[in-house]
Amino acid sequence: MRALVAALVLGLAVAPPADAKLRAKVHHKVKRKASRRWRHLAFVLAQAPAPAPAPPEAPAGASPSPTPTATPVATPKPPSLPAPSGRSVSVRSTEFAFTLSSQTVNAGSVTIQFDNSAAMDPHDLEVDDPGGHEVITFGRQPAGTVTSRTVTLGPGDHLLVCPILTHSDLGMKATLHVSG
Ligand SMILES: [Cu+2]
Repeated sequence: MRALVAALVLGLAVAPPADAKLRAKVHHKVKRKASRRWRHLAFVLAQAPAPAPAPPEAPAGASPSPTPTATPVATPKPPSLPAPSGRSVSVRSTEFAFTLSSQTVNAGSVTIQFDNSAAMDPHDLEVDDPGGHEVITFGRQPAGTVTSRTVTLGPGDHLLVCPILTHSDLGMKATLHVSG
């Protein structure tokens, strides 16, 4: 390869110049044209607006940021209750709300679990039948306790309230449907 290049260079050097004058003229023209083109390009570049700043990127070497996902919200777990059977319901108390494990139970013998485990204060649970008569009152239960009672419920909507102070007005009330 090197030998071939050397031979070519040698051949060119040795070859007689074919109209050296014309070649020089052409060469000069091309040079001028090229230099004008460069000047034009420089002008265009100078006129061009500055490129917009690049958006901020993670520093080199940083791993690509993962797709943002919804942050799971930790929800306190209520204590276990027998599988919903229509024969039991859990009433969970917080300040200030009652949350039922089921909105409906069957008429008859029903186990009511009063779950005060997530509460900060003592609470009570009173169950009133559709006529407004008290079926049961658990009594003031300290925070952190879980109490179960089995009662007999007739059909109709039963009102559950915390009778302590204004707790029911603050939200500690719920309706339990009893289907007959
Ligand atoms: Cu209360």
